[in-house]
Order: sequence, then structure tokens, then C-alpha cells
Amino acid sequence: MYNPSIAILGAGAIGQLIYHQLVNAQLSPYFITRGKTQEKQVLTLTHLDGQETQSTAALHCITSSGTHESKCLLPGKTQLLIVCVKSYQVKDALKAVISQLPLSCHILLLHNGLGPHLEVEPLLQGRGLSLATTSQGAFRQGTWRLKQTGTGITQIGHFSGPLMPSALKQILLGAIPSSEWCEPILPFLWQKLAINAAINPLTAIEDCPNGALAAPQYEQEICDIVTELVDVAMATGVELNELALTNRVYSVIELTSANFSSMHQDVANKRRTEIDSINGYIVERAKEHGLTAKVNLSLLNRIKAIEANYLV
Ligand code: KPL
Repeated sequence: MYNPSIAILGAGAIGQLIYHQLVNAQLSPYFITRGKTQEKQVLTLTHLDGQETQSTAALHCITSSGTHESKCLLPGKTQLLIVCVKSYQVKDALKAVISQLPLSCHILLLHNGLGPHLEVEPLLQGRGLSLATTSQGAFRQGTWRLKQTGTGITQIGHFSGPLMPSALKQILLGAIPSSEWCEPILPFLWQKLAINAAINPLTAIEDCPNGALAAPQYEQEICDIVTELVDVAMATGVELNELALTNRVYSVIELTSANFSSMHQDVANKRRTEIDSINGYIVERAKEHGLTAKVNLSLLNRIKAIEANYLV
């Protein structure tokens, strides 16, 4: 059986979920993580039906000393690197490993928000770059203990450089449940961006679960966030249907009503949020095209002010 060498950079909830799914498809991925950890680790996944699966993962570590990353030794023939770190970590995490990956290694970014794809492209020295978004839900109950909280779809598509080899593409789509290849990928990423831009900052500011945003008091703001995003996306060449997108935001609010958004969790745990690659990305692209996105800008500033209270 074709068993390509696949590395997962970042062992957060989504990285671990993808790991379990690849293992379940008889593949042997490995992790690249930060810090000193063991070379092997037992990972546990609690599925939606309460069943547990365990897999043993090989870990390759990047250790940082001050501002310097000391290089880890990676298996020489890695064919696919799936980057699952937070959006603001993508560039540095990739910089630390890229020189050890063959030029034929394909890179796949999977994170919330948009923006890192523009920063990393120049680092890739011609390697192929694909982008993905997922609405699968999982959270970490312990460092290596994961609980799946919802099924969801995963959309993957080409962005630049050589295409992902089709055997690799088939393996990936076969392993990740409800995954699909989408061309062009950018409209799908903008659609997910709208969901995150509307739900994440509002739930973090209001300190509420996603479902609370169905209240009429948030309706105008949610509509404005989507309207601005649709205008900005259009200026960048991506056409979106505003009504369909607003309905989609409300359907995610309903489907995930009991969940706390990732930004709510980041703020609650005094961590840096992904605001720069969510509402911040909309604001930056708006500026570039001579537009204003004042509702998104106001959310960006409000989240920055909250972060400033706890980030040093
Ligand atoms: O992706 C999400 C997030 O929390 O980042 C949503 C879809 C808003 C679900 O909570």
C-alpha cells in the first residue's frame, strides 16, 4: 500500500485529530512539535459515540533557545507537511523546518483565518502550497488526550507552485472524513473567514457561547461584518453571495450554539488570539483596496485592547 511520509507541524486539537484520522487510514504520519518531549507519545481520542482509540505517535521536536530555533532531524523523504499551528505561528514554525524538507515536499496550511499563505509563499523555494479549512470540532482534555466535539467538512485546494501529487491527494481525501478538493480554494476560505469574523470576536467580547449571538441585539453588527467582508473579498477578486453567507453564519451559530469559540477560549485562557488573521485580515485587505471596514476594525481594536490587559 502507498504510505507516503506525512508530517504534522503542531500538535494542537486539529493537528491531533488529523493525526488520528491518518492513522485510522493505515498511514504512519509523524509530528513536529516545539519543546523537549519524548520521541514517542501515546495519543487518545474520544470519539463522538464515547469510544476511545489510542495511537502511538513519533515526535520530532524543534527546541527554541532564546530567539534561535535549534534544528530537529526530520525523516529525509517527507512528502507532505500539514501545518496545523495557530495562524500567527505559521511563518516562524515553517521557517524552523523548511530547510530540512525536500524541495518536492508539498505544504498544506490548515488554520483559522487568512494571511499566512501570503507570508510563507516566499519561503517555500518553489514547493507546492495548498490551503485548507475545517469545521471539524475537537478539544484537548489533556496534552495528548483529545475529545471530538463535532463532525464537519474539510475543504482543501491548491494555492501556488506545483500541484499536490494526485496519489497524495487521494490518500488525504480518503483519510479525512467529509473532505473535498475545492478549486479555487480562496472563496471557501473567505466563507469560513466570514463565520469566524462574525462569531469569534463577538463571543470573546460578550463572554458568551456561540448560540447567544442569535439574539436580535447582535443582528445589525453581524450583518455589517458580513457586508464589509463581501465588499473586500470582491475587491480582491472573490465574489461571494451576501445573503447565503449571512444565512451560513446563522446556521453555524445554531449548530454550534453550546460551543465556546476558539477566540473566546483564547481570551478566557489569556492567550494571544487569531484576530490579526480574521478581522485584521479583512481590515488590511480593505486598506489595500481603498475601502473602509469600520465594523471589523472596531472588533479588531476591541480584541487588541482585551489582549493588551494580559499579554506582556
Ligand atoms: O471555527 C470556529 C471557532 O471557534 O474558531 C467556529 C466555527 C466559530 C466554531 O466555534
